[in-house]
Amino acid sequence: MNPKTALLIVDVQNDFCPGGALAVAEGDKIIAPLNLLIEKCRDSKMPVFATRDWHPPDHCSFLERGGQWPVHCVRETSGAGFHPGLKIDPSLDSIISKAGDREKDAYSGFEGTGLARLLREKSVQTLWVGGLATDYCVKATVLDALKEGFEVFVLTDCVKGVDATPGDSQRALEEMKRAGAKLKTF
Ligand code: VGL
Ligand code: ZN
Repeated sequence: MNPKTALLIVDVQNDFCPGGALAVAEGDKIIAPLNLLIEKCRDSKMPVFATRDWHPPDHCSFLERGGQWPVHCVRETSGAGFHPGLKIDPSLDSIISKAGDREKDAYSGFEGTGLARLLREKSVQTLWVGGLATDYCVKATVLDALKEGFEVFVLTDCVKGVDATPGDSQRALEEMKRAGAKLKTF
């Protein structure tokens, strides 16, 4: 099979969008450009992968357990659902659930999911990556993708970050670039 490019959408879930439990400012602004890319993938038969944060109700990353985050993306709840505007289709696309172990957080879509193997099975060598949040799960996913040997384009118009400290997202993009990712405007 010919080497392929896939679209990898990271954690575009209700809880990370405005109104959600761990909302990323303007997180929903990336949905329109991502939808155009999903359409492009449909037209050119490119595979689409979408990760989702999929925590148990008592996950170790939650404040009540001494973690860093409010309760978010509890599996099977509406907060963990993909944003309804995102044109992802579970019958066509591959959904990757992550961070389901109650004692361990996992920002990267590659951690404990078998994603690298899945991509190789589909002859994917290049990834276009967008989603939430630039400074957490997008960064961790991109760095792991590079370690796994994939060519990575970060879609700078299709990511948004938390910026707990101002500049975190910009620094995250620079770190991804230093690690070998290419930044691509839509
Ligand atoms: C994420 C914080 C906590 C993310 C997930 O998807 O970037 N951030 N869990
Ligand atoms: Zn999480």
